[in-house]
Amino acid sequence: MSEFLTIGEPIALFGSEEVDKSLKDACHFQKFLAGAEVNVAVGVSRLGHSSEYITQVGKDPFGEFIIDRLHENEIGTDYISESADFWTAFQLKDRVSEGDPSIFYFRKGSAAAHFDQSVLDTIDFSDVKMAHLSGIFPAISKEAREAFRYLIRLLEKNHIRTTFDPNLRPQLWVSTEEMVETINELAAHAEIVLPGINEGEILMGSRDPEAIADFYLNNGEATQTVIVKLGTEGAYVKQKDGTQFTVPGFKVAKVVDTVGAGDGFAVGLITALIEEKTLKEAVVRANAIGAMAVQSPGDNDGYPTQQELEAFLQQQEVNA
Ligand code: KDG
Repeated sequence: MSEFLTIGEPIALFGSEEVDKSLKDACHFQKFLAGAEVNVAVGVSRLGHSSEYITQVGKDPFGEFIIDRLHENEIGTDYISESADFWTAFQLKDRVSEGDPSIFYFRKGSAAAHFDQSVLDTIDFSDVKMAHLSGIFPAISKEAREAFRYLIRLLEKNHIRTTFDPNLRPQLWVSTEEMVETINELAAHAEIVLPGINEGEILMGSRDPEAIADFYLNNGEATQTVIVKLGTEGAYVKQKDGTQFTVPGFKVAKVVDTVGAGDGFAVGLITALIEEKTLKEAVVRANAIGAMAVQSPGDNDGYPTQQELEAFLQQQEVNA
């Protein structure tokens, strides 16, 4: 079994190649593998750690494309089922010269939304050191949410360290109230909670990083550490024992696409913790991969190998 596992909805992403053209008008697109949790698996694997991705795809060209990309990235596919009845999700993303791109999803009723949780009983947890969960999978359907809760129970039973990124997608929820209540309930089961500062405001009503951290540290027994992502400002960390610190972000020469930065952050944190680095070192790496991610057009194609990561960190020291 692998050192890392995650569950999510994989998406075939068509990224526009035409800067500042609306999705309606754009004609030239490049195809990428996307999906928040699969992004994390790609990054973890690129840094040399074995990873396993749990999902369901459709028996269609997008499903085949996703499986091929997972194999290329050496991500385990043992717990991926294929459905002949439902399609694999896809999405369109525009290319903007400034700010966040707009995204249009084709995912309702997808194969992943019809995930059959019986596959979870076949998981071998013996070598798993960390698992990553996000608020997207439980938002896509009732079946996915139930499976997600069942996976949490299995992770708890097997004492697996867990990170949780709220990854708010309001369009997938019935109401904001339902989203906030469910995300906060699920976050309480994770050892490390990773809200973005804007998400914190929606989830608990404050933009104060310490107040956000305190909310999650008091919210759940399992939560030992909260890392609030501050965008270009870096990240604020608080732990149950009261330890707190801020790790500044890295300067980025040119932002090409902001999507995938948060998942890159998780990659840095998780891989450093698997390698038994200190929490501070892990957050430095998380910030670094977040900064590297925004310099490429796809979600995960900017994630580094160990060599590229070292070169980036060295270059930053030279520039400092
Ligand atoms: O974090 C990146 C994701 O936003 C993207 O890959 C697609 O999973 C996705 C989603 O739901 O937005």
